[in-house]
Amino acid sequence: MKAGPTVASQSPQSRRNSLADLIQQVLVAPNAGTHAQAKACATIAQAFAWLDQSDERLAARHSALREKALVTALAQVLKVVEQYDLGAAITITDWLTAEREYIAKVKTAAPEKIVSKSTIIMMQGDKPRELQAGTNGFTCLIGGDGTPLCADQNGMEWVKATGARTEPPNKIGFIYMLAGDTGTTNHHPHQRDTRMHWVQTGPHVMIVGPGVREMMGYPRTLDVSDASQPYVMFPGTPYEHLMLPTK
Ligand SMILES: [Cu+2]
Repeated sequence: MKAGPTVASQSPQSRRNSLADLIQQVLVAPNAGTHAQAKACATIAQAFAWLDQSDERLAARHSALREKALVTALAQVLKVVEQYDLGAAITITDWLTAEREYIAKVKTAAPEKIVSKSTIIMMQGDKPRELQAGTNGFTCLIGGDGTPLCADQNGMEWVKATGARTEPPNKIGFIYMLAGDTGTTNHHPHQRDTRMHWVQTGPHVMIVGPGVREMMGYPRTLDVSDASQPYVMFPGTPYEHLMLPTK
């Protein structure tokens, strides 16, 4: 395992936060609940407490000494993580980096004022893990195809139905995709592999739900002639929705 250059380059405060995060992550790791994991959690918590303690004890001393103590504590934690093979293939550095990068990418999906108050979720296996608790009713995530999005409550139900290949509920939802998407087959969301009727759209917002069918005056062709203007995606399927480019 690499000894985390990302972690080492962080400030002591953010490293401490990282460790707190790590304990959280170990608790929800795919093999959570095993004896080894419980033991590792205890050891990590111990190292964490020790880190806090030495931090305080050494606070008045030379900063290099303090730095050394922090690095030693971190090394202990890394050793424990490695020893118990926590999260299987995922290393602590990968965890921390992946999460930071995930949030940075999610932030490109919607205006800052929306994302900052949104729930942010990240899929871990098939379970969503909440990285940020929200208050504005929006949920932000990166979809399976790598597209970051922020959806309101109905929009989220639509996203879930599309993922689960079930009928979307009869509700109108709204979704931001201001970073654009990675492209899709316009005849059906679940036949991406065919690469037929391919369309890639830049920054846009979407209105979703069966009711969108009643919105008239938008192109409904399988082959989209201009994806920089409004069009209907997946026309004629339960997943049809209105694409509204914003740039
Ligand atoms: Cu979209």
